[in-house]
Amino acid sequence: MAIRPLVILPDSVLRQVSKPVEAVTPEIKALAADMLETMYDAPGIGLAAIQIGVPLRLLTIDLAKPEEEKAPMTFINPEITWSSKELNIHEEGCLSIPEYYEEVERPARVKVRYLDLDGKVQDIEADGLLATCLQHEIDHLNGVLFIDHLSRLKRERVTKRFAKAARRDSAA
Ligand code: K2U
Ligand code: ZN
Repeated sequence: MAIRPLVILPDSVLRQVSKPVEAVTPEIKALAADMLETMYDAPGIGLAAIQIGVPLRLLTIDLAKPEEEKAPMTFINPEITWSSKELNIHEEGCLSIPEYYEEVERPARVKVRYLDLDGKVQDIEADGLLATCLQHEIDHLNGVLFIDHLSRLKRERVTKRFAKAARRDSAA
């Protein structure tokens, strides 16, 4: 296992649409293990493969609190098959947009079909933080960031901030 470098805004890699996983191979299982190790190290509660530069439809989530036993989840080729009309507002952050948090409105409940690490088709219904996190991570697989759900003013302000920081880092 390895902690992998995170892709940070404004890197255009984050805007790629990730491709489906063809088969759950040992390499895919090793990638999921690296994603979990990277996510725990950040720390974060979710991670999409594109955030470590791998354009595959694979994501990991663990909602366990630091003092609780780890509860890792891996979703391969996840698809939202149903969303509730009822909406929910939750503060979101993103490991690819560090130190920036904003409230985002999303469907309160979703049903997701995915492959587990054994290649078995699974269906879950999620609410609360799991619903928010699944939608946030599946957005990543489609090149969408949580700032895309904010006002144009807020999105342009944070994009300018990170573009300026990237220019400063490359000049250093
Ligand atoms: O995609 C990511 O960068 C993972 C996010 C997951 C997340 C999605 C929605 C709402 C909150 C978090 C990171 O874990 S950001 C770090 C974090 C952790 C807990 C709560 C808020 C932010
Ligand atoms: Zn994110």
